[in-house]
Formats: sequence, structure tokens, C-alpha cells
Amino acid sequence: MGSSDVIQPADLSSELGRSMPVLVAEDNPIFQSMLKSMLTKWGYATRMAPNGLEAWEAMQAADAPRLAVLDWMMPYMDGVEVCRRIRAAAREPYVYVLLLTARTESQDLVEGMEAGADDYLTKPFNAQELRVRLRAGRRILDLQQQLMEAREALRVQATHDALTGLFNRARVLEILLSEIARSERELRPLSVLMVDLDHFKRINDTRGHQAGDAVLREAARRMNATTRQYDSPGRYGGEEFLIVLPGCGARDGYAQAERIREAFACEAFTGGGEPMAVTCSIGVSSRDACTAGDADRLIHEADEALYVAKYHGRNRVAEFSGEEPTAESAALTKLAKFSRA
Ligand code: GH3
Ligand code: MG
Ligand code: MG
Ligand code: MG
Repeated sequence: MGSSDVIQPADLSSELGRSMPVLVAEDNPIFQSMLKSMLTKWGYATRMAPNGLEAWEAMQAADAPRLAVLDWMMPYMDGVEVCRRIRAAAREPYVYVLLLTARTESQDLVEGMEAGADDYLTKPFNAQELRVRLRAGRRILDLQQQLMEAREALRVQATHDALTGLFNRARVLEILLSEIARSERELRPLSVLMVDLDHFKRINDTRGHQAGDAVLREAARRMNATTRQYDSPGRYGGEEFLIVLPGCGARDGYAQAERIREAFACEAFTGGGEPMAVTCSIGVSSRDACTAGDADRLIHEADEALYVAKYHGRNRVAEFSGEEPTAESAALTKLAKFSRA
């Protein structure tokens, strides 16, 4: 969220060089100019609409104001109908609607409020009264903004790993499932990489846990920088990362894994004191097109391939071969698992 989205207290906005946009829909020229000059004086940026139809059009724009002052009686579409449409669209962020009415019958007001208006003011009104009503509206919008920001922070927290900022395990598995479904539906290839840092325990042991954390963050940064926007690297466990590569068959998956391996090996890691060489091993598993239930199999296969990469000396990429394990390769895998532990 950029600082330009921060809502300033009402009436301060103009002093700070930022004005809150307000849509003012009013058909009467006298009220129009009166509203425009008052609101401008109080620091609002007014957008005027001379009838309900134009008001509704303005409210559908991507940058529509979040505060609307709607006259009730207007040509083409009345303020209550504009309000009803704004509510039916249910867009976020919330639009605060202040209805202006010359009517006084209580039944009319019930209709206006039921259409979703937040407040109303009866014409003719006192200027200071309009000013405080608008200020109350802004307060509601401020609160809603804070709620939205808190909800967004929670969403990020629930789906991301706090240390590296990558997707967390649950989220990357969710992405894998949906990409498998897409691959099955569209007959598109899919690759999965299991990346494991080499001898990471030594880094912790010799440089300390904080240096280890810095390495994990840098590893995440390099994986992010090397993958495409629609690839999904996630932190699978301690120093293991699962990367979902939609649209990549075996050859592309392998090439992508090589790029990541190279991105680690080509340049020493810093951030935890003296620069240090950090490498990773990567297991690749792929499908030309997935079938349901492939998630566990793909992960298992990438894991098996990773063991092979470790066994053959680390800092390397290995593909899952798909062959039935011979007695010899089974023994190798077992050995690799042992040496990795
Ligand atoms: P190999 O090349 O066989 O993968 O060796 P390794 O040392 O990387 O493998 P091992 O699984 O023995 O060690 C992983 C280490 O990762 C052990 C654990 O203490 C460390 N680790 C796991 N999560 C974190 C973390 O969040 N921060 C830090 N600093 N270390 C972590
Ligand atoms: Mg009118
Ligand atoms: Mg490791
Ligand atoms: Mg590991």
C-alpha cells in the first residue's frame, strides 16, 4: 500500500496538498455551485454530475470517489437508484453515500436508507452540518481502509513464509493442486522442482543461525529473480523449496533448474559476514499433462531425483528417471538419504 493511499483527516487534506475526491450529483445549478464552492473550501476535490445517469457512470470508473453526495430528485436516474446500483455492484473499497433530499416524509427516508444510503441531509441545509456529516463519512472510510489493510496483512501472513517472503508450504501445495488441475484440463506440461541447500547445517554451525537465516533470504531472492512471474517458488521446509513451473515440460523444467543452480553457484552469498559459497541441489519431476492425484507423485519423484543429485556430489540437477529402481539404484538412493540426513 503506497503512502498516497493513506487517508488524511478531513479538512487537512488540502493543506497537505491532497484532496479527497467526492462525487457531487446535483441537477439544480444553484445547489451545484454552492456545493462545489463549499466542498472545495473544505479541501475536497469535487467531481460534479448534473444528473443521476452521469453520476452512475462516474461511480463505475476505476478511480471513482469513495464519497458521494447524491441529490435525490434528478433527471434520468434519481439518487436513490444511483445508490442502489452502487450497493448492487458491491465494489471495494466501500462508497459512503450521503443523500440530499428536499422531502421530509419519513417513508421516503426509509426508502433512501434501504437503498443503501449511509446518511441523509434535508434541503435546505446548514453548511456546517454538511461539513460534519462529510467528516463522519470520512471517518467511516478511514476505518474501512484500516480493516482492509488488516485483512490483507492477515492474508499475506497466512500464505507466506515470514523469513523469506516466499509462499509457505500450505500455499505452494495449494498452487500445485490447482496447476495440476489446469494441466489436466488444458493438456499442458508441468514441472516441479525440489531445491535443497547443500550442507546448510554447516553454515548454521560455523556462522550461526542468523547468518543461516540471511542465506535463506538470499536464496529466496535468487530463486525469485530467476523464475518467471507465473512460477511459484515456496518454502517447503527448513532449507527446502518447492517450485511449481506451469507450462514447463521435462526439458524446460531441467533448464530452469539449471538456471537456479547457476544463480546460486555463480556468486558468493553475503549478508551473514564474510562472503561464502552456497550451492543447492535440485530434483526435477515433470508431466506432459497431469492426471488427478499427481501432486504426491510429483513431489515424491522430485524428492527421489534430489537424493540422486545429492548422491552424485551436490551442486547439481537431477531428473526423475521414471525407471523401476534396480537393486543398485535403490541402494544408492538409500545411501544418499543417509548421507543427506
Ligand atoms: P545436505 O547437503 O545433505 O542437504 O546437508 P544439509 O546440512 O543442508 O542438510 P540437513 O537436513 O542435515 O540440514 C538442514 C539444516 O537446516 C538443519 C536445520 O538446523 C537448518 N534449518 C532449518 N530451518 C532453518 C531456519 O529457518 N533457519 C536456519 N538458520 N536454519 C534452518
Ligand atoms: Mg434535484
Ligand atoms: Mg540441505
Ligand atoms: Mg534438507
